[in-house]
Amino acid sequence: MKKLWIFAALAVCACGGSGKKPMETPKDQLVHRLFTYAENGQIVYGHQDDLAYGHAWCVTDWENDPLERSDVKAVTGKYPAMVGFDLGGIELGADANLDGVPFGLIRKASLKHMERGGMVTFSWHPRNPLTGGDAWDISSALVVKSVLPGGEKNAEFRVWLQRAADFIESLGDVAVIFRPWHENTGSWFWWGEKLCSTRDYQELFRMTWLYFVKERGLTNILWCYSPGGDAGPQRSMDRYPGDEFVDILAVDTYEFVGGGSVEEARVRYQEELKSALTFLTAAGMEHQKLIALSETGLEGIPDLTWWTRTLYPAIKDYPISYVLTWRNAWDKPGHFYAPWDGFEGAADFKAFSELDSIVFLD
Ligand code: BMA
Repeated sequence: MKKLWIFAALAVCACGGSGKKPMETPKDQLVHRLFTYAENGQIVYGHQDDLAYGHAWCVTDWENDPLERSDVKAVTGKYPAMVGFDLGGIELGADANLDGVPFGLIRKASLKHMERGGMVTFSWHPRNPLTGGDAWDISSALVVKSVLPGGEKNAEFRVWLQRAADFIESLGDVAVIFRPWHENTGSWFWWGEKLCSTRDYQELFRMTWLYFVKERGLTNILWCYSPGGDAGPQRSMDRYPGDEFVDILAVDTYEFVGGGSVEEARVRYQEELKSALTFLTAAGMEHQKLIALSETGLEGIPDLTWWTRTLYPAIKDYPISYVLTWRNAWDKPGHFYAPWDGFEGAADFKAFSELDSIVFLD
């Protein structure tokens, strides 16, 4: 089974049958790198916003800051191998994203992280182009329709795409992962399941891809499609935009304790995760794509052995290329998904970082 994955990776790099050594693009290299980890049973660890801020600290003077601080590094001695950033707000031409992180900082941190040997992934929580609200404004089910060709917001939305593409282009000749229109099987974003038809969702994804790749020539992006982990194969793949538009098949799945116990939450999460990753593994094989756990975590990590007893056992048997835990908000003390220096569950995270099969940046 795994062999096929390697063939898929090599197929991406092969161009022409002349026997001449093909030129590897940055995208080929990143695809190959991620396939190789998966093939070797290794999983890359990623953390959202890692170099921009952490629990109770924040980079302020980013232009002069060496961007060496990281909650993950403070605990493990190593940077996460992947860092995620969000482009929400770029569409308006704003200086900073929806969480107040300057785009200049995001650019500098992304380049620095890649220079150090790391990888970068971008999510995008754009505003609601029809109502003027945020990404979570689900007051209208006409939003996706309105941005598609022929829709009243199409022209405006193309400017939004242009600004997002400008940002990615400004990084230069490097490959990054881009994961737009995520968690589309839920109905909490304006592009969610109950807010648009299957066809319109697919058109939105394809239109984004077509603009970036065909109109702008941005060919170094790995496109990630990431429905919610609880949706199951049918609903997840129903809205799949198609093989041409996707490089990584992923899911977002969180653990929630709610009113119950941590033990119960662990069992629920592990069951959900394993069933999502079983489906994802099969889908990855079928479509010859990389697979990933693009967002996960337990807010505030009340389970002090979450990394080695909850997350690791649930992911270790699946060929996912990476797992990314969400952000450690500097201004919301309980909103963190990775340990920080002084957090009582830090030792377990350090043990996780020392596992041979989990990739950090040494
Ligand atoms: C959510 C929360 C929000 C944040 C958003 C985008 O999951 O972390 O506070 O604004 O992601 O980063």
